[in-house]
Amino acid sequence: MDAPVNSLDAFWMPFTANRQFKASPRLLVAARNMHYTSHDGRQILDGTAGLWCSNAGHCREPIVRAIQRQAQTLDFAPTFQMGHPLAFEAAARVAHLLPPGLDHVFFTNSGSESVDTALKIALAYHRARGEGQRTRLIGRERGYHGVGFGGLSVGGIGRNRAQFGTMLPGVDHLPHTHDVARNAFSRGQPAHGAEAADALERILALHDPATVAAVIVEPLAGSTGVLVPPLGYLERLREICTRHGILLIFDEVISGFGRLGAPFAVDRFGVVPDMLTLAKGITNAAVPMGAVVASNQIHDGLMQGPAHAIELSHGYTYSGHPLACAALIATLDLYADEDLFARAASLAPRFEEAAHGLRDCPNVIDIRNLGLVAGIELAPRPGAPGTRAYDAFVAAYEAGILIRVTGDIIAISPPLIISEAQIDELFGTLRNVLQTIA
Ligand code: PXG
Repeated sequence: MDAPVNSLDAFWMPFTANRQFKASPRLLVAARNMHYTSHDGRQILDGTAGLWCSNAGHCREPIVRAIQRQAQTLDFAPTFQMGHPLAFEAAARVAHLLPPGLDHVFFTNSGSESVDTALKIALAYHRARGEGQRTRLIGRERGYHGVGFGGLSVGGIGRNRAQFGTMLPGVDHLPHTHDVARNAFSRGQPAHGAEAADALERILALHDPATVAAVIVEPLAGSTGVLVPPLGYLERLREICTRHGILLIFDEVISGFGRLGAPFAVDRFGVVPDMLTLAKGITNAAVPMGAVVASNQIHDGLMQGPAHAIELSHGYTYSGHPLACAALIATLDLYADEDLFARAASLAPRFEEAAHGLRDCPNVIDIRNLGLVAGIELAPRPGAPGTRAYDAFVAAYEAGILIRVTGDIIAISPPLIISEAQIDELFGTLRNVLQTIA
């Protein structure tokens, strides 16, 4: 019997309404630069850089060539007690993009693995310096840190957690910063809400600060629907963590690699954490890869004990995979050659104008933006939350643009190579779509 290659049954799709999708599938068969090609031969303008990851656009030649060359030269090499040159070069290139003092890079294969790795490094670091009682981890409501048990535990999206039991013990959450009543239609960082960081002091008082290992936040929360940090908020978190000897981790899986009009949120907001988690744009999504960047203090604190001892019992078969390293180096070269982080900054005002131009569309209750990311929040239909934005997503796809929705929030995050005309096309099409959605 022939293999049932035309069946959609076997692929259990991630974060998808499988039955609904398979009844009416949307398949992408090719991509180039700003566009996908759909299975029915249409060009779809990519308003989401895939899933916030193809920051230089799709199928870029230098990255494709680098991967092809590497696949022919060294397909795989272990990085446990062995090495290959590209992994060292790739790590040095990532560290070079970050402020001095953040000089050590641990490779993973995804954002989820990066988050779990960073949390484990935080625990191991405190233990190595004789503060093994620091075991608590603090995340934030509405945070998304991937789907491993660590990331899920510090994550704050109830719907993602509900199916999976009790998760890690000893975790607490900061309140989220979303405040439509005071900040609706803010451009850039909202004025109100820095005081939400003071909740950290209350949480610390409850648990004893000396038991807390790390605080992890997305500097700009993406997945939950684009929450831009209020002015002064991240600075306050940094100050409180420093005062109590607690590590601050920025999850820059989305905010990194130019999305905010700067290399990283670290640069955009001028706040430096002790660790960063990265993925997505690190290889322009051409090969799966993630990374944790750690401060010298953390790294050096773990380089203890006899020289023959493994300092951190952690790693993945594919940490520093040759194909991913080749893609990473070619991606960082391309970002630099085309000055894409600065390009994102220079396009940001036009993008902001276009996004806020949707303010008068039906059911729009908030629009917020920073760099090349925007969130457009719709009022939920009574008794049917999420359906209004989902209908907009399907109608947008049919109209030739790819957008992303979460709940009743539309997120726009195009590749940084988008042109001004394409910004107008993206938001112009979205305007037409929103006008047809009841
Ligand atoms: N941290 C952050 C901040 C993320 O946004 C992850 C960790 C996990 O990465 P991996 O590579 O394990 O998926 C993410 C992922 C969306 C969407 O539509 C966002 C993500 C993934 C898929 C969809 O907003 N972010």
